[in-house]
Amino acid sequence: MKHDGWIPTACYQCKAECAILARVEDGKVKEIRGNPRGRGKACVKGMAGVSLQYSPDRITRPLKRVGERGEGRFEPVSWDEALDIIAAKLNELRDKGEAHKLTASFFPHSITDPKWRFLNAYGGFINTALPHCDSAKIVAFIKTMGGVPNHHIPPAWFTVPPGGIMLMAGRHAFGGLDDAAVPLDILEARRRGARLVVLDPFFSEDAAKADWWIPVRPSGDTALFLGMINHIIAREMYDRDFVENWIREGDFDKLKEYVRDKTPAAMSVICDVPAADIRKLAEMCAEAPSVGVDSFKGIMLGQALDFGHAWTIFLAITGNIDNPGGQPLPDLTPLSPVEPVPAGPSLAEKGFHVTGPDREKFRNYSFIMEPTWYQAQAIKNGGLKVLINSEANPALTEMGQSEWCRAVTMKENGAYKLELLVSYEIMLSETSKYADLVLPDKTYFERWELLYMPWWYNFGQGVLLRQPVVEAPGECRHSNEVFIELGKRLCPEYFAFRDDVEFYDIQLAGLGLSVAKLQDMGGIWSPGTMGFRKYRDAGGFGTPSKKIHLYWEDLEEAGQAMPRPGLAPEYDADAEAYPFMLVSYRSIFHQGTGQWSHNNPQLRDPVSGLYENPALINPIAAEKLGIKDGDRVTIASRTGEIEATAKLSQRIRPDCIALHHGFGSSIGRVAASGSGVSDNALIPDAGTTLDWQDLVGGESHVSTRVRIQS
Ligand SMILES: Nc1nc2c(c(=O)[nH]1)N[C@H]1C(S)=C(S)[C@@H](COP(=O)(O)OP(=O)(O)OC[C@H]3O[C@@H](n4cnc5c(=O)[nH]c(N)nc54)[C@H](O)[C@@H]3O)O[C@H]1N2
Ligand SMILES: Nc1nc2c(c(=O)[nH]1)N[C@H]1C(S)=C(S)[C@@H](COP(=O)(O)OP(=O)(O)OC[C@H]3O[C@@H](n4cnc5c(=O)[nH]c(N)nc54)[C@H](O)[C@@H]3O)O[C@H]1N2
Ligand code: SF4
Ligand SMILES: [Mo]
Repeated sequence: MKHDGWIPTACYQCKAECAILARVEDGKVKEIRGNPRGRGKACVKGMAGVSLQYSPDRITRPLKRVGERGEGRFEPVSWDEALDIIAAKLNELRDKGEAHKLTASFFPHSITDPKWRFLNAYGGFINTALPHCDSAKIVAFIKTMGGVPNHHIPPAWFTVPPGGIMLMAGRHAFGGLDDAAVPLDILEARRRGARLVVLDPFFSEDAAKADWWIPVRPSGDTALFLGMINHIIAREMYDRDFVENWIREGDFDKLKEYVRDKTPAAMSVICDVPAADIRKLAEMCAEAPSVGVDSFKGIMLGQALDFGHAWTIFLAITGNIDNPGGQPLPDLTPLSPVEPVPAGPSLAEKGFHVTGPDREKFRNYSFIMEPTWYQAQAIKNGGLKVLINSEANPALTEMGQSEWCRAVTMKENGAYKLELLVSYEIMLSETSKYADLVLPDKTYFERWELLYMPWWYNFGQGVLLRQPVVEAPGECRHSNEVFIELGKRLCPEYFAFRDDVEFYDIQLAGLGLSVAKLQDMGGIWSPGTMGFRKYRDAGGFGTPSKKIHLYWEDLEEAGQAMPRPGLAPEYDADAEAYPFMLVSYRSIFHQGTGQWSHNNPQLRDPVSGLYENPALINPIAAEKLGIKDGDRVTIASRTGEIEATAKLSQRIRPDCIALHHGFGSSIGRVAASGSGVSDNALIPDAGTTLDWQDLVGGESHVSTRVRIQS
């Protein structure tokens, strides 16, 4: 343990994991700041981490369920008993040849995480929030550029040249942070003469700072991009040098032919953006020295991969790949493998999405991991028997959260179909209410972690050390320590190292480093440069042809060799009965649905934080329905209903209703006193609407039809 003073470590009040400094006095965290050796910023959540650390809602002992799942009644148990229960169940599963029916759901901070090793060695699967955010982007980038998965890599805004364009296509960078420095980097780029363009049905903080806000129809982004691609090609404004040298032969001609009828006028009808604006934006982008595109919510149910595809084509023909201000490609850091390296089970053969009766449905899918949204179905199908959940809250974050809660309580012959549900938490959550065992985790101020994420915003920053700055209370143990212990019990040949620190030391040896050395260096190792146009020196891209693949022949049969311009499939369903589209957006005050920020009194303060989740309704729509500001309204979808306070606002298109994503938690002192509704209560369970499901499992965050009942 370090002594008092400013100690470098990594924030985890949200998934950006910024480099921070924690001021420790008398063994207590007192203050947080951004670490100038990283990007140097900490956001409001990061600074409020002190309140999380000393929350009276922390759990400090392992708990075992008494009563039924969902009742939330527990009694304390010893760690020995808890680990014996888990190990016995996992042994039983493996003896039956069903190790693949274990899934651990967690946020994949880093490829150095020992949880992955345990799952590969034992034979279970990892399941993460990835399909929610940007699996479509990852798959699109792999298919087009052969690149390593670059999750959460927005363009490096700190490299945008004067005149460059920063295009947010369903990205709320000022609220949904990828690094606390992102908003400032964007504003500084603007000060240098770059321009910010925001495509969003909602007038976000980004839109408020933008040079141009384009209130696109929800899920119209693919059509808008195809319209721009058509115009850039028709006007011969594409990057001729990049197209001739770096795009696979024949692909550009196929693209030209395909987009011939995708004119701005034709695409305008779909995306509800005037054709003149599509042309203007296309010309601006073609003439600019750089264009960086960022998106999460351009990616959604039924056509996520189409958008990802149109996005990569747009970047390629405008020459914006791995250039300053354009789309960076990550550079891998040479860490050492920990020998022996376990192989892991085959997702295509044993994954829970293909072990049940829905196997045929997934034939054309390109999953990179199990989709969380399919958990409920997998439990019903018998493909998922043990679920270990940490740093995720599927009882609230899942599309159709009620379906998840139903599935985990479903019984057969008197026993739960999901045989064991474990929840690692720092506070009791909506998900842990259903767990058989709740295990008290250490917070990010109390544990070791080696963060290596080539997909980071600041990916020039190679590895970042999270180190304990204070003691953990009670019997808290970090989930990684527990996974290592389970590994030693169940698959010892892969867990011959002493503990987490030695595990990280082995990996750091590849860089000539160790945890201790990294500590001495201030916790950060960085190559010091990001490097641009690396494909030139590398002899091309990672695709089989070494060139960019605009045409995806493997998806010919699925009708997606080229991006389809349509709206999300649900757009046309029940349009009369449910005239509004639900749009959800994040807030800088909260991360996801979690107990961590929704129980933080600083972040939940009605004046300086965010207390409520009102439904934003455009005054034009409200007048037609006779709704006044402050009225209580019921919002209903085909699958759920919520009650919220109406807030009349021009910030949202008249055909949409906007809600914050993440509310709805009622467990914990602050959350229970606040009011909040969860957008996911309205969104249908993606696992049961497979026909609308995208090839990569991009989800319906933004394509649910709703109506308002006053
Ligand atoms: N403070 C905070 N930061 C976070 C998170 C958090 O919960 N809180 N979560 C982290 C995670 S896991 C992620 S994935 C990212 C998410 O980051 P974002 O996806 O950027 O965040 P959101 O605010 O959910 O949605 C972005 C915007 O998309 C708009 N939108 C909705 N539908 C459409 C559409 O069809 N087209 C277009 N063009 N726009 C649309 C919404 O109005 C919203 O303004 O943020 C990360 N950072
Ligand atoms: N409608 C709608 N649904 C969405 C989205 C949306 O935009 N709209 N966004 C989707 C996206 S992009 C994502 S990534 C998912 C995210 O969904 P999840 O991955 O489920 O993440 P969170 O909701 O942030 O929940 C994180 C949980 O981890 C707990 N936690 C915090 N710190 C620690 C810790 O140190 N240890 C342990 N063990 N637990 C900790 C928190 O208390 C919380 O319960 O949600 C998805 N769901
Ligand atoms: S964006 Fe804020 S909450 Fe998230 S890791 Fe960075 S400082 Fe922490
Ligand atoms: Mo996400």
